[in-house]
Amino acid sequence: MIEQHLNACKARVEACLVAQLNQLPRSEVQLADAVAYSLKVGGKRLRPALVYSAAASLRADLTLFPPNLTPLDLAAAAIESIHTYSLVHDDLPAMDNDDLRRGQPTVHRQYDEATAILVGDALQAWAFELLTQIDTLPADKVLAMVKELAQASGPKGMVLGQALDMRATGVFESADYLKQLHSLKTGALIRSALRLGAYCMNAGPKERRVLSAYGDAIGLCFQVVDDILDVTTDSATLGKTAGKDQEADKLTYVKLLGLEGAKAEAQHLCAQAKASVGDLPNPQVLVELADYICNRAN
Ligand code: GRG
Repeated sequence: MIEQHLNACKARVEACLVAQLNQLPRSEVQLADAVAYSLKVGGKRLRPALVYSAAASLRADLTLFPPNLTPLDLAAAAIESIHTYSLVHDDLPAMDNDDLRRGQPTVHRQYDEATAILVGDALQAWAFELLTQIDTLPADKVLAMVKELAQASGPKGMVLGQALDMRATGVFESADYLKQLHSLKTGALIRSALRLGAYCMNAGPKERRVLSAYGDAIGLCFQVVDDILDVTTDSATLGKTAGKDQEADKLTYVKLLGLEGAKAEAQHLCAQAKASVGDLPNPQVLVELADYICNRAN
């Protein structure tokens, strides 16, 4: 059931991404090719699924596959574009220095470092252009969505989280520091995906608050599971280099709580997320998605 839903979300956002990528200018330089490579090599498309699932929890009918791109499609593509930019930049030699992403060579390995920097820059700006293409919602709603994504991804959100993460190497910081770091680095975008879905559905502040609370819990749960998978799963299954956190002496939930403690924390956060959405009109999809995130293998 949830697999079917995730596949449908994936198909929808990928159709939108391909249509939009086809509009990028081709030239003698490889920028458009490299941007397409970064987006097409794969990925679970979890953040797009959260956009669609938030809408489904507010009674959007996702079984209809509209001929034109909807606000949900453009919001889903925008958040995937920001997420992919963060991965491309995170893999650079100055950051995590990784060779493998989504089971394929990282962008700077496939092309070169300067191209990978430009791909990240391009994806970041492009995400906001995608949002501005929404023409079936009032302009103030689109503006709120632009602000939402900018705050979640920029110096108040994901980028601040990344900066905190780079400081958390080689030192044993506190649980509070780790929570703050991951709420920003990973959680802010996950929460934002749900809120973008809510904006597309014209949801009110109460529904946005419920979806934000779910996003906070599930975002942290996602990261705890990421830390667990880093020590329990091989690189082929993960599609990225396993064991890197340990090797870099990174502060992780496994280091802080031990493997069993981290597993218990993931279950606790999953239960918290599921409990938070009970009052939404159709919470089942978010309940199943929480279980999927908590029990994922890659
Ligand atoms: C470089 C500005 C900047 C930010 C980077 C999110 C992030 C901040 C770095 C990613 C590094 C990382 C491994 C974070 C752990 C959690 C995470 C975001 C994993 C990747 O997300 P998935 O598993 O990836 O959803 P796919 O490939 O499936 O889309």
